[in-house]
Amino acid sequence: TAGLPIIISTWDFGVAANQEAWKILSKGGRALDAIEAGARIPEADMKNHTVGRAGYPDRDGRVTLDACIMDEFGNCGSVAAMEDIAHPISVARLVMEKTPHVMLVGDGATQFAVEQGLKREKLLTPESYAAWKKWLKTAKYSPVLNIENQQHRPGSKYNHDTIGMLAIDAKGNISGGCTTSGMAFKLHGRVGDSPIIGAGLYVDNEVGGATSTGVGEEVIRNVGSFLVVELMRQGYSPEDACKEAVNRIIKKKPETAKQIQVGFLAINKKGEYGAYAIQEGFSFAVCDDKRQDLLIPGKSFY
Ligand code: SD4
Repeated sequence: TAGLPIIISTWDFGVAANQEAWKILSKGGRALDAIEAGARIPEADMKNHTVGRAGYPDRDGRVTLDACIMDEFGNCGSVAAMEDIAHPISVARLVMEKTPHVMLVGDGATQFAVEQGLKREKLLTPESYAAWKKWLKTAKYSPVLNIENQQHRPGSKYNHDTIGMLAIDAKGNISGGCTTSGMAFKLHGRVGDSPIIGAGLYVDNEVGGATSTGVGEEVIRNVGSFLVVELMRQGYSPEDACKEAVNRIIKKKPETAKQIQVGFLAINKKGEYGAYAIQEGFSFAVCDDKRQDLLIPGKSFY
């Protein structure tokens, strides 16, 4: 348990994102603003190949980004498979605030972002291009997504991916955001859980919020983040709710679950938080008035 305001984020790189968000939260700012500002940090990080600008491309060499955002009123916005715009979290917010819609995809999302004044630019970096060329030499598209699992081995330099963020501001209002380049070398057009409200992210200001990371297909199948929030509504602690959601994935597809990583992170209205993952190696970052750089290893089934 922590005091309010508070922000929590997936993976080690959540620490830097939280610190940026904290600049807003600590001054009494709105959770939604903190989420957007925080998520833009890994999106801009050139060393981060799983979120934003330097994200690994799909198997056709195209960088396609997914993100969503949700506020305390149940407003939400999302972009999926969007190319050529470096900050999908901001486009998701613009979809939420400037359109009657929730979700824009592909060219339509890019077109909308440009109309809103965002810069159209090529996102594929030399490092990402080189990684894609290397992958092409042996490219076998496997729906088991072993690449992803390797990214989660403890100590691996790829031990981080999608950033999911949940914040409660000083007024007690909850918002969340999620942004990713998705599975490295995915099929062109593939969309994961991250931009899908209820799967990669869900916020209910009466109850709490949840977000997910890992193999999105299994999260979508179980409407994971909505499930976590509904379990908290029924009285589960954040950690127990995340554990039950992971358990559903394992129960439904036990053989698949052995091969993949999925992690959930949740916070309830009181500011209590928790996380659970299928595999070892998951971590999350917490920031409140006591600690701005706390990193906690996630618990796992295996
Ligand atoms: C997805 N959940 O696209 C995202 C990416 C991720 O580990 O978190 N990968 O499925």
